[in-house]
Amino acid sequence: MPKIMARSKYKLVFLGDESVGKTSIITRFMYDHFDCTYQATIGIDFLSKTMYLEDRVVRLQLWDTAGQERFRSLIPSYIRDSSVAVIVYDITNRASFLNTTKWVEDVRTERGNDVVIMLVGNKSDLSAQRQVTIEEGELKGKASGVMVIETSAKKGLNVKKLFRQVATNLPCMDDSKTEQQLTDLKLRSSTVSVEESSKVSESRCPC
Ligand SMILES: Nc1nc2c(ncn2[C@@H]2O[C@H](COP(=O)(O)OP(=O)(O)OP(=O)(O)O)[C@@H](O)[C@H]2O)c(=O)[nH]1
Ligand SMILES: [Mg+2]
Repeated sequence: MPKIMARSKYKLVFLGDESVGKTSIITRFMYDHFDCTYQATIGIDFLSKTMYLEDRVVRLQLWDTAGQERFRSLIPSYIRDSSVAVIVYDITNRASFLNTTKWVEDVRTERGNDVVIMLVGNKSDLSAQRQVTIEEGELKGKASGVMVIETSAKKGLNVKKLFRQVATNLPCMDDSKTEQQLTDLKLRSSTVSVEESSKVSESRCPC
């Protein structure tokens, strides 16, 4: 089990080869939107999100790294600072899956066991072009001691579940804070349900 220090905000770093869908997963989660055109991340992008779980509130800081080689030197300092590493591969690109071994090693080198690692096989909507089976992903997860999930940023499949699983694996600050957060949560609960029910889970992208 990872030993994570309880914090008021948790940093999540998104890692993986270029074009695997890191930015698309974050965009789906933040805005429920998907863009078919590829715009490579330059350097590092930063976003904040507050998640309202059933029993507590979790504040997340998302660091979206660039997969392109020329930005690699920037990444270790973001790994060093993060409680969570989301390592993404593309299920239609075997090399991106094989390279996750190196990403996991990089995270372990910087953080040891003090980190939650989630291995994400993205683009599950492209099953006809699949180069990595679900079983291979699960085996790698077991061998590396990390959680595994397949997602489709395009269709919105498992994206919320990915963040929920990560958030529920993070420790609460302390019990008194949790009580306060529960009160806040009750006050906000009607707004949350309206927002959630108005969201469209399927992509409307024509591509
Ligand atoms: N079919 C399909 N395409 C996807 C999916 N997720 C991302 N893409 C496409 O894959 C391409 C790359 O997506 P990005 O999210 O920019 O990839 P990235 O990992 O952020 O790439 P870098 O910023 O270069 O590291 C884009 O054309 C996306 O539209 C998915 O779930 N399904
Ligand atoms: Mg990107």
